[in-house]
Amino acid sequence: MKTKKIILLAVVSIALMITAQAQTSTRVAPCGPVPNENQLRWQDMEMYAFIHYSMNTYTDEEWGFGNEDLKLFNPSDLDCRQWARVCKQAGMKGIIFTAKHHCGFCMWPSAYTEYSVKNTPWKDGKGDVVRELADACREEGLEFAVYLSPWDRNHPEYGRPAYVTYFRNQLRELLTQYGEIFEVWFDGANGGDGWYGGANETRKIDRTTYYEWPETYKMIRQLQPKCLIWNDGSDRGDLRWVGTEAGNVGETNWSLLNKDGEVTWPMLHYGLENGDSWVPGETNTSIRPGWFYHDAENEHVKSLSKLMETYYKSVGRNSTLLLNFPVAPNGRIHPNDSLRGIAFKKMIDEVFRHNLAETAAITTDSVYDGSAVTTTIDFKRPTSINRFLAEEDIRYGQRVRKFSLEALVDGQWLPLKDELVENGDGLTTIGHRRIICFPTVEATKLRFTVTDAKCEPIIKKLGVYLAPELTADIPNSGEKKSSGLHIFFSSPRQMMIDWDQDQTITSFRYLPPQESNDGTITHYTLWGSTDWNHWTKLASGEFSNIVNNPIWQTIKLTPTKVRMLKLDADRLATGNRMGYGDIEVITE
Ligand code: FUL
Repeated sequence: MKTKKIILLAVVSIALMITAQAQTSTRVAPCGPVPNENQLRWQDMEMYAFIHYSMNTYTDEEWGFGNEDLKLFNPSDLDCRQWARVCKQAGMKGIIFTAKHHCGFCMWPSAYTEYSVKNTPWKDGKGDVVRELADACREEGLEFAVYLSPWDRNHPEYGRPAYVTYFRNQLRELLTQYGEIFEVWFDGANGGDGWYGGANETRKIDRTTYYEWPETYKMIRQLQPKCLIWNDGSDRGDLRWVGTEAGNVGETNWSLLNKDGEVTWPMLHYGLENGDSWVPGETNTSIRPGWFYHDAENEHVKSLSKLMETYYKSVGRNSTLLLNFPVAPNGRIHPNDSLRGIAFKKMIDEVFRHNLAETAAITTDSVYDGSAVTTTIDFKRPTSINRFLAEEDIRYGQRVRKFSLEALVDGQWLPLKDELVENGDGLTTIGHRRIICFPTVEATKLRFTVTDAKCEPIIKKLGVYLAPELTADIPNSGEKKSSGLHIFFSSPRQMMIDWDQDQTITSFRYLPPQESNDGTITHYTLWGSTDWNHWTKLASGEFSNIVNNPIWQTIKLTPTKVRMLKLDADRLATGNRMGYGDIEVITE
């Protein structure tokens, strides 16, 4: 019978650690694909920031069309040092900046386009936001990276070969003029309608071939050998998207994918157990609902408990967390976001300050004949605990498939489950770090058993903690919500809203269905009436990025007196019947 053993590298017992390290250096062979040096360094960063700042900041949009007026860009108080300081204090190890978003506006004075900071009133066209931020990051000891949108709604040649050359020229500027770049981010939104130099049309591309990624990758490797490539397109980069912008990866999360072939949603979200390449997941989400700054979202900055949940569901699930801080029109991160970000870091430090395993006695079946191997952590007296942490030494591959946790409470072994998963106990993969949250128990011992692994498990660290109750959560409030809404559907694609009296409305807000994209409205027309007969068109347009980021969408209106509203779903993401998670109408 094959024997399995657990190798416990660096728990608490020095003797154990030395033995295990000696063992690993002489005997441990990798198990399946393993990370390269760049991926290992990146994984240890754990948290880094996104900064979304562009023309959209001045038009109050999420996606610009590509024809926004250059005069709009004139921040009064742009301060990249403030961004870097905030991010650092929020525990971020680096910043990825939107050097160019889908609107095509360049935040650096690119030699290849006129649509950049060089033709704006800001600093009389002499400014360079990429430079200021790269310098600020270095001063704060943060790493720096760039987001360069492949989709460019401004460029006349988008969709044709000439644009690909333009894109590479821009990338070369960014990779050669701003020092070391730790990651390049190539967003997956590709093609659609846009200004395109005045053509004002829809352009479709074949994302599997159009950008000729292999050539571009070669250039990146040559210019910046330490840079990681993020791409959710068909050409596998070094890192993968986790299939959602909500801030969570699957509780089972393999850092593997196949080098070739189609990548499906479950592969993004859970990885691929037997994939042939190491492609770990990066969890990206924003600290507020949108990626760009909107005044209307100042009271919707994520709560501390939501951010902690995001941490557990990303860093605590073998992923990294890429947390977005938008910059406000004045050129600074809004205090609501910075305060929350800093509180977030303080809370992480607080939760993980005392590793209760350090003062406990730890024993492991070092050689185990069978399919499981158990480590017992003996606290010697009843001890309140609610968090468990385990780390594999991923240099040797990701090995653990399944484990169990039991607490000895009043002389009885109680099974523990991850309270952040809905189905099953959630105790599956570990990888770089796995954190399990469970309700507080008074345990004398904790038993951690690996019940299924690809090869003998190599556990680098174990931790047991008592997270404090979150009592200081400040609720988001402030918006005046309408009451007494009567909502009904006059057809599968039309929703009616009726009040009993006239209202002066200033915004209409739509939350898409939260369970799936079925029925999500992507394009809408909103009508208002005071008499059921005469309808005035109040607004029409697109809910940008609603499929990937199913958050509240706000349609701002010039204050209008209405008694009833009609919302047409001009296009749905999928399905034939419009749906909604919630509706809000803001009145004067
Ligand atoms: C998405 C983009 O379309 C959003 O605007 C944002 O930049 C986000 C990070 O990626 O796919």
